Amino acid sequence: MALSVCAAKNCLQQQGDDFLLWSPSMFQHVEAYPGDPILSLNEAFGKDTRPGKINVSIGIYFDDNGKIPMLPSVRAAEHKVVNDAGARPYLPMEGAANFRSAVQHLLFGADSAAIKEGRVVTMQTVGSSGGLKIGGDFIKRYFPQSVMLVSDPTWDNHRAVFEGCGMTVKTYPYYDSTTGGLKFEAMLEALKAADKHSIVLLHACCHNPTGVDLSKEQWQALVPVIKERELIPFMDLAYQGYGDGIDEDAFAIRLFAEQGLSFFVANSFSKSMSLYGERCGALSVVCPDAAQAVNVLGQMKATIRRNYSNPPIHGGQLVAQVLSDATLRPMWEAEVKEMRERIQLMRRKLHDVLSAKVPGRDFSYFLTQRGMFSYTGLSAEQCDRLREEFGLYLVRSGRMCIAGLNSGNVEAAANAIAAVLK
Ligand code: KET
Repeated sequence: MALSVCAAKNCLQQQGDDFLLWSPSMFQHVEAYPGDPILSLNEAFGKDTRPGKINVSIGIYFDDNGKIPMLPSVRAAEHKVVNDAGARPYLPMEGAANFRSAVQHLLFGADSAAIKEGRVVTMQTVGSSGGLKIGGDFIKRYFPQSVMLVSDPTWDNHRAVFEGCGMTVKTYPYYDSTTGGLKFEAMLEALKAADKHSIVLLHACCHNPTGVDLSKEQWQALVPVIKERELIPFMDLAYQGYGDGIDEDAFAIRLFAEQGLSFFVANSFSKSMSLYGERCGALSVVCPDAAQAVNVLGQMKATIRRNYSNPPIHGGQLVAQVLSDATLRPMWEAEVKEMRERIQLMRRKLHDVLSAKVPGRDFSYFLTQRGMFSYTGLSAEQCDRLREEFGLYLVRSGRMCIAGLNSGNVEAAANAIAAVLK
């Protein structure tokens, strides 16, 4: 027998020179992909032919007509970028300088001392997913013993990405299903007991999937614990502007920088600029001093080179243009505000209809949770029923993307939820 299947890892082992490249069974050990819990559901929604179907599965902002918006600020930036477009050389491994600088100011503030001191390095990445992966690869290489701690629950792909980098991923307490709020004391205790140099994944705002965020005071209370345990925060900022505001949602990042912490931030423009398919994101690292920042940037470049060599040009230039243009920037800020306020309106409508239809049940979590998502407490079976009987697509964890609701479907969504709750 030339090939043998290693049962534990389900991988093929080559035996001497007998490797049968053209064996009719050469891919027999490749197992079926069960699908991604979010992306597969979104694909299933696309194939559903029922006219009244409602997509509250994937974290995408839809406008009141149920369309993914092309933001006017981004459209204007695109005209300019296309008009001025020249040759398309490779970008540097770390991305375009104007994009990187604009992102730093967006995250850390225009007057950030850490930026002025040369302690922050920013790389343009392929979506913030690319930033998480590059950061994970770097951490696995330079902090090989460090365990990654993620909130319970977190975005499913966090575990997949960091395990894919070879890291061990564990959880810290976060969501309290009895109150629909945060288990802050338990979270703090777990971090106080964490191994030195553990990496702590934190959602800087608009927690996915729960919509439950830390208050300013709670962020402040984390700082001494991080210092004492020498923990390494890894912030994920995918929904900037969808919580309280563009600057407000960067509160934790600016606090950590001011407090002298060293940490990682992956941020995304998928949602805030409605640029999902352009894959615009960044990874920033705040370092103790400028000399270390130089070496961190160098090794990040090497990590990027090994992964995808360098990022694409177009989307990043739209972002850089919107962030740095004196007319487009305030336009974009107003557009983000409009998206944020529309979600808040949908939260209110959902709350009101459900409270009327299912008296005695508390739906106030729809009002207190922030950002695109609410954790509804609906079971996987109830979510299956909602999808099959009513065409309402929620992730089976009970996560609902409120940004998929609009004035034309919110009532139907609330009625469907009320029906499965009765
Ligand atoms: N972080 C978080 C917390 C997140 O929710 C997403 C996307 C990302 C990172 C990735 O964003 P990118 O487009 O790579 O910059 N979340 C939605 C889409 C997805 O699962 O890919 C979602 O949760 O539905």
